[in-house]
Amino acid sequence: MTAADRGTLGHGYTVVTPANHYPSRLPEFGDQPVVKLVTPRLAPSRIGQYLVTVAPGGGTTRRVGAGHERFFYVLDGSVTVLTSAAPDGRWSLSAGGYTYLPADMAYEIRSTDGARLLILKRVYEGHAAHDAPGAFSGHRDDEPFAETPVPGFTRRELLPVDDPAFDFAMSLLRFDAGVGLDKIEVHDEEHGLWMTEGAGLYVLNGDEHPVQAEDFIYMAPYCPQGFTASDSGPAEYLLYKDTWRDGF
Ligand code: UGY
Ligand code: MN
Repeated sequence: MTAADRGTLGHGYTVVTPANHYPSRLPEFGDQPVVKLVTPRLAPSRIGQYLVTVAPGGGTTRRVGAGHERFFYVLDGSVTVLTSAAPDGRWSLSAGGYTYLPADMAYEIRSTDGARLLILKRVYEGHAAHDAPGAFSGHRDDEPFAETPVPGFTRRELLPVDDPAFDFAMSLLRFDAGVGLDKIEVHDEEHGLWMTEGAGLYVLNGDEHPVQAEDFIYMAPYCPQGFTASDSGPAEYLLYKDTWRDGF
């Protein structure tokens, strides 16, 4: 088995490991490599999720227009997000920093020393009872992780999960060694998952997949899913989940 063999296209899910990455490009990033971890080409995904390696002195080639809502999360390095919503027109993000931009918000990315950036992009699904949310920025360390009913499993919500104006959540889920989800979940929402730390076993539609830091998983609606962190140390992932909507 080679390193690339863990990459899988299963029924209702994919596993993409670093050894599987095949960089492509997007016009707004010019020649800087973009790994398209998932896009709507993979039905039924309604998200694009991208790993972008921003070159030192690089960033977007121009102001990127509106049309989609976006979420940026800095894995390493640092970037500046230039947008009219930010105080003084800019948010400076170091590793663990993030920004949400609504669909009508244009932006530019700049980086002095380079960065690796996870970007989530989707069409905003509005709701008649709620105005679209505004821009939002923060850092993973701004608040402590909260306890869950499962001892050794904590989570940190990066966006306001109690506000139905948002049509998705971004959460960091953290597990002590040997700890996992307390059930095999089957739910209507889809997931894009990036392993930020550690390793463990993901059960996806009944198939067992060892996963580790820097792996990506797409889970379609109703994909049965379970996770247990390895015994060797804590594990953590950044999880996208579409929320507050029902797909009509
Ligand atoms: O919130 C969730 O759906 C989460 N528990 N799912 C997951 O970690 N795969
Ligand atoms: Mn889930």
